[in-house]
Amino acid sequence: MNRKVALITGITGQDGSYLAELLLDKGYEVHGIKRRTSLFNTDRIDHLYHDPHEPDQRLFLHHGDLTDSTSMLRIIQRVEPDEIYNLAAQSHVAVSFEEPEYTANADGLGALRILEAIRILGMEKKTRFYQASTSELYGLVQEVPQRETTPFYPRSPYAVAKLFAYWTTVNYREAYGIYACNGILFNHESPVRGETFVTRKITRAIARMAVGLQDELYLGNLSALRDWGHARDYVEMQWLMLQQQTPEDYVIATGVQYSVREFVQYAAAELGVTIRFEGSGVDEVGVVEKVESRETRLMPGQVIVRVDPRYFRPTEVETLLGDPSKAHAKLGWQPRTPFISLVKEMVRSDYQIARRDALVTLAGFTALEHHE
Ligand code: NDP
Ligand code: GDR
Repeated sequence: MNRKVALITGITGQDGSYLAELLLDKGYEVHGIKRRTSLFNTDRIDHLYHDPHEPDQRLFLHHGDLTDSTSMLRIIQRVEPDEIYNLAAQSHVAVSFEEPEYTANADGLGALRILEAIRILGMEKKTRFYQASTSELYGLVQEVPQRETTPFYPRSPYAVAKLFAYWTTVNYREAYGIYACNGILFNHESPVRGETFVTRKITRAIARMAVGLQDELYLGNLSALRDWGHARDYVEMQWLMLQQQTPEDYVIATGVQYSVREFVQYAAAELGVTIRFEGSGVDEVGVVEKVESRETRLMPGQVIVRVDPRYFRPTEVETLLGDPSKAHAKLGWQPRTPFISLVKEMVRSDYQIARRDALVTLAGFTALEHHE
């Protein structure tokens, strides 16, 4: 039997790396699109990549960019994928307020460029398409919990761009019969989550504070509520959605919600630290109440979390809570990783990194002192 061929845009990102691993495990030939950057940006997939001169290569990388339709057309023509997973995006909501035009181009028109390439190349019947849609589409929520039928109300240039991509995917499915699906994914995290998203920012800071590399953590809206799952569980659904008889859109979520404030408390608890929040508004602080572990240098009474309004967004999405019952009923999917295990895995991974960084810093200083 012929091996299935998948093309992943955004393979160097969090989801791309988990999905590439999953598809390679399933025996796929996997092609990924990477951007030319001034620094190496393949850290997350380096463990999957082999020297191209070795036999039995199954992972291939191509230079391309979602904002460059000729590169997308050329790669799709050359790879002839059975499945395309469009995961690439300027994915940071706050950054989208700073770079709205670029975000619209990559996140909105990017999906259109791929779907047009499928059409231009006459691959409507061959190539299945997955679009990385998002719970940010719900923005100012109209219904709790949010499901596939909940009306959208985007609250950022990112969400508006993703709304365009969502409807373009639906339209190309209806107009040209392309097997195209939207996965409406709620926040999902992992140890390789980008360091400026709030969960990773928190776990990284808690770990660095524990080893004495950082004193404080500045956050924005502590009351924001999110439905956080594990990226590893969610990429499985991305694949499942493309294996059905008919293409449909699905909400992927855990159905459980926590605040940013609670995330801080759970993360600190993993290293034996109890955090108490006091004060309100921009004066709210997170204070160490109790320390019950020798893994951290933090001391009771220390203020370790402060609010910096710089991280507030012009329009905020205050609360998101998904209802994944359609994915469960139709595809038998349910999230495997409970919130507490997700937090634990992220803190433990960042703690290892912080300990290594602390050692390097210490050794560096020692070496410098020796030379002076
Ligand atoms: P990341 O930010 O970790 O990864 C984004 C990927 O897109 C990177 O590989 C990046 O490449 C690539 N990329 C960015 N701009 C372009 C461009 N112009 N052309 C080609 N590639 C580009 O995101 P995640 O893995 O977390 O998310 C994957 C997708 O799912 C995104 O579309 C995101 O918007 C969406 N999503 C994510 C959710 C989450 O909670 N993680 C929830 C719902 C949706 P480089 O490495 O060069 O920067
Ligand atoms: P989000 O994720 O905007 O939901 O988008 P993020 O982790 O950036 O923010 C979640 C919530 O935390 C609040 N917050 C902070 N956020 C960041 N980044 N930094 C802070 O210091 C901070 N303090 C508080 C935010 O205001 C927000 O309410 C993610 C991305 O992965 C999108 O690509 C994806 O579509 C959605 O999840 C679902």
